[in-house]
Amino acid sequence: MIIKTADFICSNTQISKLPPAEKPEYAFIGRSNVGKSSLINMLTAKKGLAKTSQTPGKTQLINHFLVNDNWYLVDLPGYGYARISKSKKEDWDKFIRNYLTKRESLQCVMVLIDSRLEPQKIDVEFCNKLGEWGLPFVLVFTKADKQSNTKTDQNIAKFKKALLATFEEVPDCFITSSENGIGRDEVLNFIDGVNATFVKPVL
Ligand SMILES: Nc1nc2c(ncn2[C@@H]2O[C@H](COP(=O)(O)OP(=O)(O)OP(=O)(O)O)[C@@H](O)[C@H]2O)c(=O)[nH]1
Ligand SMILES: [Mg+2]
Repeated sequence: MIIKTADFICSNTQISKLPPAEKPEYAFIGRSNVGKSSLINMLTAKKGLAKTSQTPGKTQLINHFLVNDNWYLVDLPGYGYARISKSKKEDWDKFIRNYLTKRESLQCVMVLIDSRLEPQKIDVEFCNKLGEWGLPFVLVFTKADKQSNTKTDQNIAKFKKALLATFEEVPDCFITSSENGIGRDEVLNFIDGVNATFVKPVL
């Protein structure tokens, strides 16, 4: 897929204020600091489109970016960020859950996992929750530039194994690096393929 345009549309916490659900959309979620916003910038080849930071907890809203006037990338706050108040965390969990379970045009949840780490309980539990909600998802392993391919492959194999405790089959997996562009074509091809099957929801 060739990216011709990528534009910020809006930030929200209320799903009633989101753009009309008439284009396919893909939500990027994962632990705080895993690289969601960086990946969105890498995929669109637009540095600074989504705000990134070395400090976890940067993205705090549901952010819609329109690509090629045809589909949305959605940047979400990270889960598992310890340094926010309990009530704020509950707020985030609530609007993220609301968004994920109610958004009719959501085609796939892109679950970002830090490829440097052994399976983390919070990530496995989040995948299980998506399974319970019946939402399609894929795994996107991030920061692959930070260690050897062998290490990345080992961590992915362990993560798949952890998911097989609850799932019958593992979802599609992508290896990415926002630093050197690894995985960009694969993720965009995947999105292109799903876009082709999109049927506008009856609202
Ligand atoms: N080396 C390397 N660093 C990365 C990569 N992706 C993200 N980073 C760095 O990781 C940090 C966090 O990146 P963000 O994209 O802001 O992470 P996020 O998941 O959006 O974080 P929150 O919005 O806080 O939840 C930044 O310092 C990025 O430069 C990558 O593929 N390789
Ligand atoms: Mg972010």
